[in-house]
Amino acid sequence: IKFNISLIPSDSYCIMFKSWPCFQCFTDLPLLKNKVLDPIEEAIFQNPDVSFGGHSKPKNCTALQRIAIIIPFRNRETHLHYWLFYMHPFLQKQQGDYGIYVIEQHGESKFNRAKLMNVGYAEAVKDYDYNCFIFSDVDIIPLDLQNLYRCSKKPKHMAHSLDKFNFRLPYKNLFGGIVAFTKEHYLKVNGFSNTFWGWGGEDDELFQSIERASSNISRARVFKHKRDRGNERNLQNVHMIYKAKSRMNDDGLSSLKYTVISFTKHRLYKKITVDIGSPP
Ligand code: UDH
Repeated sequence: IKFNISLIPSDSYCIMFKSWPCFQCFTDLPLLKNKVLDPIEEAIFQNPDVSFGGHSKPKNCTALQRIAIIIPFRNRETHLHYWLFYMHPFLQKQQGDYGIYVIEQHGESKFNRAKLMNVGYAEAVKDYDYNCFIFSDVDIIPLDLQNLYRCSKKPKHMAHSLDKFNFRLPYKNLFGGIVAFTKEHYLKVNGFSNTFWGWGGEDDELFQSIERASSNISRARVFKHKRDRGNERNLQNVHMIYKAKSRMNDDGLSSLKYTVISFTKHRLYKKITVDIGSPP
């Protein structure tokens, strides 16, 4: 797939600082060691400029990229609270014009992360004129403020240097965790596949035609967790990756079907709970 570079907006209106320091406080703050501490109240208190429902934009400049941050979600409240606590200040320091969308899978059937991301795209475009979509797991936070939450000339892998893999890429084709697509890119690839149920593969199948931020900037921390019930590894997903090209046009945004169960505006995010069905 070839992406058209001229379609990429730049952020020339908002001044981007060239030499941000590593966002040290991220490495100093307590993470999930102290489970008594719930950071959501603190996050609300510290982010008065975020509108109800989780949208924020810089006051003194116009950001040319309008960013929807989409989080696939089920039963990870604690991680979400930590994520909000870290990420709202991070995104505001980067002068982002952004909205946070938590897309929750309703029911008990196998988790389908990629389909939830497609739902996030489909719902976010109804809300605001977003032109950049960043899909983020709820348990990953970047460790360096220079890792810009912006779209780029190609779909961008933003967190390939994870602490849990010793800051190394575990395998070449990895494309997951945090990825950024312009609207044009996402439409061009027809979104993610809807047919990856259970853990593994769904994002890796788009690894061709991507770019990666330099590995020191894209260092990220993953909150520790056990494999979730309903998201067990699905070995069939590995075989599906090889058929990605033949499926791409028919399986994705163009074939997306879901039912919205509820929309809830929270103080720092918008949650959309959806029924996305179950595997055949
Ligand atoms: N998730 C939930 N609830 C679940 C399962 C998954 O909210 O029950 C979401 C959540 O945002 C999570 C994401 O899906 O962060 C990914 O699931 P995971 O945390 O189990 O994945 P893992 O940390 O792998 O094991 C992350 C990426 C590394 C390899 C990517 C290969 N494509």
